[in-house]
Amino acid sequence: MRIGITCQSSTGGSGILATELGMALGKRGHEVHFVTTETPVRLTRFQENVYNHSVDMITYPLFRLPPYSLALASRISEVAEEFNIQVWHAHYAIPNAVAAQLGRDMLPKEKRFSLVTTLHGTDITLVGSHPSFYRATRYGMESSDAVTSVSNWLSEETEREFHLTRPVRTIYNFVDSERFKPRPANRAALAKDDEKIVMHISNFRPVKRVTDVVRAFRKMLEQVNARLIMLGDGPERIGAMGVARQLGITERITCLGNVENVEALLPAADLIFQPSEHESFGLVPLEAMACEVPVLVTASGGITEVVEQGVTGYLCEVGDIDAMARCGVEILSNPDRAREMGRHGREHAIRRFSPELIVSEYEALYEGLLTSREHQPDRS
Ligand code: GMT
Repeated sequence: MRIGITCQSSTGGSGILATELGMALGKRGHEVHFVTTETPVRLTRFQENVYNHSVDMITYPLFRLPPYSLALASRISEVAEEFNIQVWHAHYAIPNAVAAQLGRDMLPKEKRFSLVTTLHGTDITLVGSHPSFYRATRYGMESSDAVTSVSNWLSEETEREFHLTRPVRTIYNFVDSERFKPRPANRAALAKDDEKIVMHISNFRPVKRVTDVVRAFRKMLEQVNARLIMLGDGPERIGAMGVARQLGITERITCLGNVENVEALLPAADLIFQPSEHESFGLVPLEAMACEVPVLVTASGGITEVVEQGVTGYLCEVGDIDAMARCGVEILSNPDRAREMGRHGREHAIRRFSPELIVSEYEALYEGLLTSREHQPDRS
């Protein structure tokens, strides 16, 4: 098949998933064309069958904000026409689904692709449900030939919030367990020999509740000797470090900023700690599980479909710092239990969230759309 993909190119789970999907489809022999603002973070190396087209933008003083979505729609339309794209896959509803629909409308009828939109979470829960985007988000979904979401929780939230005329189908995210696996990591570069490593990875947005990471870590320190490694960057980092200063634990925290090869650092962690307000899926905990690292998360959103309570890690109530600290200490001070959780985590990741399984689900979805199109050639 010839497939187009649009996604966010900044660091973030939706762009990562879309990129991994595109690369996996390319390996299966499909021709994949990305259209994005910048090269997506995990698409920096050449791979056969995978192409990246960036969106050209002019800046003109008349525009206070450049109309990026229109440039995106134009580029999607051009690429779709030039490469005879059959299926366009928009990841993250705003603006990608709407731009793809507009790009499709610009094409002659016989060149129009089938449109799949995958919802990743904040495109529904925070951005899409905001009054300024609600109608556009709903329109993007209703115009798509299929809408998928990354967890049952998000599918239900979407149906409840947007009253769509067709059901949203859940297709879980996946992890490459060859890339994310236990491997000898350079622990010495991250922590002292006698320190346990607690790791947090995110885009440091408010939904990630990074100050809860710092507060709960402070309590863990009462019982274990540990270091907190923070990967990623974003608006909440400065505030979180301010809290760390007030609590007098800055020397126990290392901020590494954005790191491209997360798979090289993750296996060094003794615990991954993500106390988010909600996660629609939780790609970081899944990658940690594939590396045999136990996870500590909040029981909020689709992450409850990924992490098994007491088996692959612990789920605590949002904001319950004491419970998080207790669960963290339990994992950090019981190496046998931690190893067992890690093993279960990897098994679970491979059994339920492998690329073989999930990429095949997307492939079947695309094929189904193309087949039904053959039977209704004048549909668009
Ligand atoms: O976290 C965000 O702000 C947006 C988005 C992203 O691009 O990273 O994250 C969402 O998509 C990921 C991939 O499907 C999910 O693993 C994350 O759980 C989800 N984030 C939230 O729901 C907060």
